[in-house]
Amino acid sequence: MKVGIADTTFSRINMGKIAINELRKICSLPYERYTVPGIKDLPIAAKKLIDERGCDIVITCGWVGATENDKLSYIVLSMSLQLVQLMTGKHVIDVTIHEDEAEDEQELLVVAENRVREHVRNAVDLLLNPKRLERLAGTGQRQGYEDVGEIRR
Ligand code: RDL
Ligand code: RDL
Ligand code: RDL
Repeated sequence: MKVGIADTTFSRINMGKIAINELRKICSLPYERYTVPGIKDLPIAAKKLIDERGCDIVITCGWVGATENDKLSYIVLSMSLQLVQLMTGKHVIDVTIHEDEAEDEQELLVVAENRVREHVRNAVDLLLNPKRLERLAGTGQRQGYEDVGEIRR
C-alpha cells in the first residue's frame, strides 16, 4: 500500500509537508510526493501517482485564492478529481483551503494545518481501517474547524 501526496507551489502554506508529517506520525506506509504549480494541475498529478507511481490513494492539497477566477478554477479541479477517481477506481481525497474562509492569515494557518492532518487520517482509515469511519458515521465530522456533532431528538 502506498499513499500519494500532491500539492502546489501556489499554496501559501506547505500543505504537502504537513501531510507527510502527519502520515509519518500515524503509520509506516510509503508515500510519493508530486508538487505542481497550481490546482488545475492536481488531477493529472493524482492520476500519474496512481497509474505510474503505484499509489493506492492520493491526497491532493490545494489552495484556492479569493477571486472569482480562483473559484472557477476550483470547480474545474473538483470535477476533474471526481473523474480521476472514476477512471482509476481509487480514492482521491481533496484537501482544499479557500483563502477567504478565515478571518485572518493566522486562523487560516490553523484551519489548513488541521484540515490536512484530519484528511490524512481519513485517507489512511479508508485504506487500512474503514471500520473507524463506519463508527463515525453521522457524527458531523468536519476538517479544519470543530466537529458539529450529531442531531438528536
Ligand atoms: O496549468 C497552469 C495553471 O493554469 C494552473 O497551475 C492553475 O491551477 C493556476 N491557478 C489559476 O490559474 C487560478 O486562477 C490557480 C488558482 N487560480 C488558485 O486559486 N489556486 C491554484 N492555482 O492552486
Ligand atoms: O475528499 C475530501 C473532502 O474534500 C470531501 O470529503 C468533501 O466532500 C468534504 N466536503 C466539503 O469539502 C465541503 O465543502 C463536504 C461538504 N462541503 C458538504 O457539504 N458535505 C459533505 N462533504 O459531506
Ligand atoms: O461550515 C463551515 C465549513 O465546514 C464549510 O464552509 C466547508 O465548506 C469548509 N470546507 C471547505 O470549504 C473545503 O473545501 C471544508 C472542507 N473542504 C473539508 O474537507 N472539510 C470540512 N470543511 O469540514
